[in-house]
Amino acid sequence: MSPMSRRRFLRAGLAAAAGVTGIAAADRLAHRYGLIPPDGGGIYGPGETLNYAAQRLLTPHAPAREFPRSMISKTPFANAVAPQSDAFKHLQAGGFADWKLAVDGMVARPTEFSLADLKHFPVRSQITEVACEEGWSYIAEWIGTPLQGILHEVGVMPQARYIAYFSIYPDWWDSIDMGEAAHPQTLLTLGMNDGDLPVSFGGPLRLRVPRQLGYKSVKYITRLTATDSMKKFDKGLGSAAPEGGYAWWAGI
Ligand SMILES: Nc1nc2c(c(=O)[nH]1)N[C@H]1C(S)=C(S)[C@@H](COP(=O)(O)O)O[C@H]1N2
Ligand SMILES: [Mo]
Repeated sequence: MSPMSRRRFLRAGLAAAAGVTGIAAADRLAHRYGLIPPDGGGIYGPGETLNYAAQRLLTPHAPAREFPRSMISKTPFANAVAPQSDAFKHLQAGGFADWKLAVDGMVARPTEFSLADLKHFPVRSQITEVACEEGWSYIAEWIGTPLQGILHEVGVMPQARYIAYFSIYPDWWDSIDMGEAAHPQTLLTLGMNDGDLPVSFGGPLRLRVPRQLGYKSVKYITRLTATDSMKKFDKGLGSAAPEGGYAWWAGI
């Protein structure tokens, strides 16, 4: 089957299964076609799987909304203070000249990029919203380079299904599937509103995932790992969020 007719087939099947025999049948179909999020089968049960499967089948490329410049928030709200670790303070004192982004896992060429290295990649900007699961949000311009280009540079292997990403804050990490990682709006962000990315907003380096809730946009990124399974990481749920009751797939 061509990818298009396979998608149409799956879409029809999922809809029929959900409508006629209920959510459990749709869940079985999603399992059969590998549309299960890492936290599927957890406390969210089949509903969580269906959200993810439906988005992936119906609107896999749907862009996050972009806003006009006039709608950039005058007083954006930063949710976190700067990391207080000595390691971070030391890097900050050096103007982040020694900040490194390690890219490893299922890649042909594991690489460490400095911020200067990252600035050699194509620059893109987007005016998108950070929406926190707690209800507040703000709009800002984010400037950086699409994650896709970095993944291409290191030669991500075809078996890789997820990109896990880690912060200099040890307890902040998350992951996205390859569709999200390759989406043109998924941006390794170095700048905000025409300046460098302020530390309070995740500077010097933040992964912006604007199609999902704010918690997926992890600040102070130091490492990306390509992997075929999220089972190997921590509790195997794809991020720390599901442990706290939040969904791994947090599409908006
Ligand atoms: N490293 C790190 N990344 C993080 C957080 C954090 O506390 N530490 N908070 C997350 C949450 S819950 C949200 S809603 C957004 C908030 O983004 P802001 O600080 O730019 O408002 O950042 C996300 N990324
Ligand atoms: Mo949040």
